[in-house]
Amino acid sequence: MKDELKSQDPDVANLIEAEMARQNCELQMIASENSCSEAVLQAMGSALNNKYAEGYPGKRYYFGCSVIDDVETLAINRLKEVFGSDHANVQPHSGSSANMAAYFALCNAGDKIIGMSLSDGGHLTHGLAVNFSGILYDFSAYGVNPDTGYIDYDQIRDLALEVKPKVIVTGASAYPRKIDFEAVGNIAKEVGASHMADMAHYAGLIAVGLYPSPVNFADIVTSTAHKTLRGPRSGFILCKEEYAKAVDKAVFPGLQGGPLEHVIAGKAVCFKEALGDDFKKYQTAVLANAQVLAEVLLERGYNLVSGGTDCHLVLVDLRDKDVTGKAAATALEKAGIAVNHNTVPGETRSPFVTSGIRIGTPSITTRGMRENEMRTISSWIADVLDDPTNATRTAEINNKVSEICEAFPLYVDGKALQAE
Ligand code: DSN
Repeated sequence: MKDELKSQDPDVANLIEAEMARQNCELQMIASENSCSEAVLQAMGSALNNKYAEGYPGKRYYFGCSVIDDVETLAINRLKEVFGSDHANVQPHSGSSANMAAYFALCNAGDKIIGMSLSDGGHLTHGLAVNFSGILYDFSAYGVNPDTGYIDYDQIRDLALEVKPKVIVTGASAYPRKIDFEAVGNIAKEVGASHMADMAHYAGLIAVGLYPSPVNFADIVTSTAHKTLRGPRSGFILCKEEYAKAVDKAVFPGLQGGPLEHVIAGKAVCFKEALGDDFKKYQTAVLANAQVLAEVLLERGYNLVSGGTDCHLVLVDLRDKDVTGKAAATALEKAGIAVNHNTVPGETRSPFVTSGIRIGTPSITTRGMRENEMRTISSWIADVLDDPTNATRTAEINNKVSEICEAFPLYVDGKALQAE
């Protein structure tokens, strides 16, 4: 297959190889990224791509779906087992479309919703004015306590009592602490709202019980499969039985046409991996690495939002340093360490510049790096941040990054590797 691509379209083949080389030779520390297994990649690159299957298993609008039905049913059953959910929909193409379907299932355009503000760690689909969520719905935002960096549950309750929303959204893309889904579920009950939890960032940790699960405390749970869960780039939805019909209808025919069954097969593989014994060891190592990263950065005088982490990511607040988030991320990229610049609570700079960086451990943990390596890498990160315009030092660190990447390969002979 690979040879076929090389001979048919060397331009594309070369670009794929170049990206594999980039991922191999750099430290991928963007908190929302991971490196899925060869098995997941193979499932996605299969002939299942060729099949139209609008509808759901046993109820399709196209014929020839007997095998596809088995693929999708397998993914659904495994997913329900991973998270202990009543109902699962594996068709959303992404986290964003999963969230859109959840809103469709729970309320109508123009209804009031509350969610976490993007600058405090939320997500653009949780009500940003320029996103469909902020355009279609009447969102109000809650945030974190500016002194502690922790979510302020009293503020959520006060806002909910004032706004009387149809839906309360939990979940975040840059919140390093545990989210109390039960507390928000209780607030939702108190004000007669539904509770939608977007667990995308934390899904892998939740799958093995290392982070609180929203499943029993939210009416609908949305997620992606490719972050800590380490599967194919895509989304899915879990819900209580009473929302099953509304969720399925919202995904198809509400939002999407034919499901991507090759990606659904990749999800099935990912869910099997998540049910395996090694997955808990992997997630435990992700957390241990994040703890080391936080410790070293604190020792080196960097401020972390909330003072640390309970998950796979840290959010570095650079406001007391002479560097913006963008300049810091640019310097780290030159050193071979990919992170993203990120807003911090109380942000005053534009989202293109920002005052923070977000750093995550899922991908480097996948390639087998553990606490010793993490300690070393964390000190390189601090070295770069201490003097981001020092090109000589950045180049020296880049050389060391190349060496460690060579010792812990992601891809060998074009094949994805994966440590437990
Ligand atoms: N863009 C993702 C992230 O980086 O967190 C969320 O969808």
